[in-house]
Amino acid sequence: MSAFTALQRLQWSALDETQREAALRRPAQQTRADTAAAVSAILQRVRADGDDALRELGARYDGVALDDFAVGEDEFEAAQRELSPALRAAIDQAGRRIGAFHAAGMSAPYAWDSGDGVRCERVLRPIQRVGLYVPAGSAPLPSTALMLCMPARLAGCPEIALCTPPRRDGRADPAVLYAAASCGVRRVYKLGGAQAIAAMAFGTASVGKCDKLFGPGNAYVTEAKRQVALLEGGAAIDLPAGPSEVLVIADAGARAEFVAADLLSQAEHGPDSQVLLLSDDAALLDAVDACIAEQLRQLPRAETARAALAASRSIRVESVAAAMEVSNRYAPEHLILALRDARAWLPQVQAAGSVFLGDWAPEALGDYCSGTNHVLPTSGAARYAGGVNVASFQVAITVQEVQPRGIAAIGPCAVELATAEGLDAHRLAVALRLEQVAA
Ligand code: HSO
Ligand code: ZN
Repeated sequence: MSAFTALQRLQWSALDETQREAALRRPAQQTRADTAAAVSAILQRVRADGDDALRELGARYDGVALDDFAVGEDEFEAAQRELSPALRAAIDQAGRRIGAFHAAGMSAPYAWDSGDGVRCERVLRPIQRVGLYVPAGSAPLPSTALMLCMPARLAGCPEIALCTPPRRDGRADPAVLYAAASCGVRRVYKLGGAQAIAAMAFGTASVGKCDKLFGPGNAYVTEAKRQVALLEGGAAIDLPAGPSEVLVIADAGARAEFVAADLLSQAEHGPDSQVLLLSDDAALLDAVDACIAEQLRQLPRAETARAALAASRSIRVESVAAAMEVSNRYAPEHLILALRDARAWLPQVQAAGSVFLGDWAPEALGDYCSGTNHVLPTSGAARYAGGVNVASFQVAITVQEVQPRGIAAIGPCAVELATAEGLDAHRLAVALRLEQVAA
């Protein structure tokens, strides 16, 4: 691939509506029809043949045929021994902060007397059986294990299964295992791709059926999640996950080398990652281009980053306010506000998965260890959904308790509405009780 010179530069005010839409378009996804057909075949195989299908698909796609997918105690212990003390400490430390932040944001049950003798409540229960997917495609991601295991544990889910692809030697990534175990998750299966999703959605002899599936993955994993979620009685899923993305709004005072590094840390995730840079200062855009070229020379994943940068853009805007409008329209997974008064702009943010304020909050901190979750809405889903959190692992159940004086007070309201809807059994269920109370 040719050397990087500059991001494609656009001037927002010069674009018409069609051009603006094109400027904010996500890179085209893999041909959906083939992916969907291949995934549907895999789901059917696993559903019909269970573990046998998993073995065969594992041999084909992960290059390793395993008799037993479950990670045993000895493998957990080996993982613990193999990791450097420094990495273990970093995983522990990140886990503590992620746990503390997520615990602080848990919703509490509540009760409210909506009338005299009418108590309404909402209680929370953990989803009983959850399935977590931790990818290892381009790199094993122990941080993702923390981001999924920690809130699942805080929610109190009694059965937590985690699937992660095996390495060629048949073992799971030790850092992923250590991260899972540090959260108390020990039911780990060495399964990857669409077959892992199928195993958790349908259950096999060795993998228990799950109620809800979580976690990022490649196009096959994402498509498998989408398909199982559509099946009657199928598992629910967390988010429609797509390729990772970041939008940076930088002003003239931003540090070009920081901005470049932030853009590259997103770009190195995959060739289909997208990065957008918005600024009202042309000199800053030039400086960032130069820094990207410079930093790319030292990056081991430069090829991947270059591919992502080819589909990325820098956009010159008239003002920070205009940049905020563009950002809300794009609804980025990550939004970095490299602005002098970043905090003051936060109220303008309407749609973003996670926001990073100022020069000292790189996305990489949120990816690993500040405490926020990195499983976030992509592909514009931030318009209507937030990232994974403890509530994603819970169901809220409402409760009502009514005294005779309660139904006496609010029953006539129900009778009136039931009559209007022509639902006479409904009317009767209330009217009968009203008669008894009055007697
Ligand atoms: N930026 C990725 C998460 C990640 N980064 C994991 C490093 N490791 C998607 O939000
Ligand atoms: Zn990242």
